[in-house]
Amino acid sequence: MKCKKCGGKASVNMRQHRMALCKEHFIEWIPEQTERFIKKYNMFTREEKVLVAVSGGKDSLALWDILTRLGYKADGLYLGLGIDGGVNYSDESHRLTAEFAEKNGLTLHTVNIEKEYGYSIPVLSDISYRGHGKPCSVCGLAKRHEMNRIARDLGYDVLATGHNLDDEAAVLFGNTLQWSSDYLLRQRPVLPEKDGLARKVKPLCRFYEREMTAYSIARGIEYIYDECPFADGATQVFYKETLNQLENTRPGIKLTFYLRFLDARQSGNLFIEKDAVQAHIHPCAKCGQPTSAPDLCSFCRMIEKANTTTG
Ligand code: Q46
Ligand code: ZN
Ligand code: ZN
Repeated sequence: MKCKKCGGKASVNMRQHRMALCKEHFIEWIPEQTERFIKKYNMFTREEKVLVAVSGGKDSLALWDILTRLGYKADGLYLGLGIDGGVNYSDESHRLTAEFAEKNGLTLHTVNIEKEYGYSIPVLSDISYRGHGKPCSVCGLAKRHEMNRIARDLGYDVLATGHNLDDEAAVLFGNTLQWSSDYLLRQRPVLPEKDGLARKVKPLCRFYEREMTAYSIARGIEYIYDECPFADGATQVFYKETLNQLENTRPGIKLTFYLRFLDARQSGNLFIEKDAVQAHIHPCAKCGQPTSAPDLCSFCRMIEKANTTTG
């Protein structure tokens, strides 16, 4: 297979674009495309301050690398979740993230949930009513809360996450199967700032996961190969596998599924009426973040409950 740009030996074949590229052209093509998506979806400008949520995985480190190469002002935020799982997942992912930042002369903010609130994610999950033995729901809530808090406190305009097409297509697939209109309406590459919450963007949402792996390897980015030990068996993994089976027989189906959804959403053809009654949003009495709950936001309520349980 030959590189479409130079005719040399191709190293990445993108069947969905009927295009193969050599390593050099591939690592140029990825930032060019990212720039195109940033502009197309009005994600942010070069004047704005971007906070990239970095986990030590390939996608978030690749995103940080790409934005830096493109000349954006992008700092990193690493959230220490206190997840061990036998591989010291959190320690290792923090080490790789910090190394990446140092090597590239970038600013990294690190927030350790246990130091900040007294509980690691697995402990919080055990003592709270959420999660049913799986910490992902507690973890997601804590991550969203902390990302918003740090972005607000440190004055960032926008929060960027490394979600790729496989992530987005799997979420879309799940929400479609359940016909979760609320979630479908909220799924987009850019969530505008609202009620004091920072704008959220996903600049990698049109890249396949395998492309992000290829990019990270080609750029020599050292990332954590192990998944979080709790990711195993998650429904999202099952949806990803199902979509991969479809993709094998119909190359490009994943991308088409996601892009057609965005088109339909854009042109108002989703057949979902927005709920006329918007929930009443007000600031949480403790942390000040917007919430529709009566007094405290879900995160602060969870911490209070943990404090009373552990006495
Ligand atoms: S980090 Fe947290 Fe994920 Fe691990 S506990 Fe679940 S949500 S799987 S992206
Ligand atoms: Zn080439
Ligand atoms: Zn709160």
